[in-house]
Amino acid sequence: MSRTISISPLTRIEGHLAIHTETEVRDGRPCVTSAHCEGEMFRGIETILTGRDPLDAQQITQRICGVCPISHAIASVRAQEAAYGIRPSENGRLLQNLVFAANYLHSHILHFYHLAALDFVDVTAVLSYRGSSWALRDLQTWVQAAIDRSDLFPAAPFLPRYEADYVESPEVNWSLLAHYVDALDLRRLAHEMGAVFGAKLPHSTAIVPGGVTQAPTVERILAYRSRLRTIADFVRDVYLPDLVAAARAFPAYWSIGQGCGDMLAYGAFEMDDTGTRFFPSGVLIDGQHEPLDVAHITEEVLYSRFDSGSKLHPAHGETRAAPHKAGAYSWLKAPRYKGRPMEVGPLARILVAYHHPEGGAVRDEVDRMLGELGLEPVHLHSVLGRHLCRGLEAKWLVEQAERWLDELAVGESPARDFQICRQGEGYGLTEAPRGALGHWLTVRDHRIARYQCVVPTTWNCSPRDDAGTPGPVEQALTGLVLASADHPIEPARVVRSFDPCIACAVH
Ligand code: NFE
Ligand code: MG
Repeated sequence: MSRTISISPLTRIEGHLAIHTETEVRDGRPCVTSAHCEGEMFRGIETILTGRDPLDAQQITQRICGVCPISHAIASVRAQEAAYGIRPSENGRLLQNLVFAANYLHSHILHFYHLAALDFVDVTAVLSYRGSSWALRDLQTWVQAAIDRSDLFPAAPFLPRYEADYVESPEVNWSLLAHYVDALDLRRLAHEMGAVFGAKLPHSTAIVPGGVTQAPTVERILAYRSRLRTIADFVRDVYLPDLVAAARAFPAYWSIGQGCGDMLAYGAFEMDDTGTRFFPSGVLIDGQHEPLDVAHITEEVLYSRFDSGSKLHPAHGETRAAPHKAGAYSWLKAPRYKGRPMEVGPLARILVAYHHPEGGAVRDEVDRMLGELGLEPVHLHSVLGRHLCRGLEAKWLVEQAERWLDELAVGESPARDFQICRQGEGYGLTEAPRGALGHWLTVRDHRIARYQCVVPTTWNCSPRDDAGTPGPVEQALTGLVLASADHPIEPARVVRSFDPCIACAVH
């Protein structure tokens, strides 16, 4: 007998996502035979931008999201720089990287502790805690009150929850819950660090085409570095060990949650003026590495709530909402590369770097980590693989940010002069924490004539394309076996491993 199991809305993500799975009972357990991801709202930022001053773009597109705003600022200023014919100054490049790195660290820590951890950690274990941590004692009071007065005082985000196979060890649960509370402070610190050169966070006022408006003074470098060192200690001593502890408790999740298998990365964090990036660009199709060719990017809309043209390249993209379109089930378009769905995000970035001809250092570090865990590269295509890749990126970024600080030239300009063109076109590609992000801009008479964003979660949570091929998350859910139809924790774990942001995806 088949049954639809829906999670609507899926909580502990950003934005409004519904997951619908068709299941059949096999060997006594529900098994997912097909899945649909539904983005449930329309934003219209691309439409809002039309007719405005191009310099508004990096401000307005940051409002797409409070979690990854710096990615939108970077994509936007790259698109403008291409249209205006400039490149960032040397300081400008480094300062943009530093603000961006702060936003990445904030986002990865947020995702592991505050969005995903409660899929694995047993929050009720705090009730048996008898130690002296004020954070755990506070949490204990909160959880107990939620249980005693569940009608009056639901303790979101802790309870109610799906009852499932959470971590059994009380000590591991206590430790992860204490770090859940600590991570709130770390996120504040990451935002402070980004604001040193970004002027304010989450939405930076300082990022402009050609650099930033905040000069690199000795005081600011010290302010950034002192926070970076605290975050680096947390990543090394807390975040990575917690990832490993959670992974050891759930070994099956190294084999659960494989997506479409093909990977796309635009690359991010310019290392010089030639386009070399700290995270390299590239594509993996059927396991083969290819250089990125943006001509192959299109967006399809047969199953999306738009009546604009399908299979358009974003330079010619259109956004015309059609809320009542027959057959459509999502406000996300379906981005495709060579007509294929592509997974984007930390796993895609690391696999693209791993298979890159110059990826030796990444291969060595990933192989060493997998070896310590007794795993093979194929295990990265999984729920835990995505979490591990986020942790590795955080480690590499705290190390690299130290070097970018060292390269800043005090007393030299943090940006480059530019003039808004009368007519022009450009696109900006980067990697948001959740994956490949592109902005495409057309300027006519000094105004924005067209603005199109193709966003990471639009790739990952895309609906079916015109050929009926499901998106990467839809594919990752298919075949999943559930322990209980009433407590579908397994689909939640798979979807959250992609760290979806539907606010971004529908923009
Ligand atoms: Ni709203 Fe975002 C990131 C972007 S995901 S979080 O990272 O762009 O679609
Ligand atoms: Mg778009």
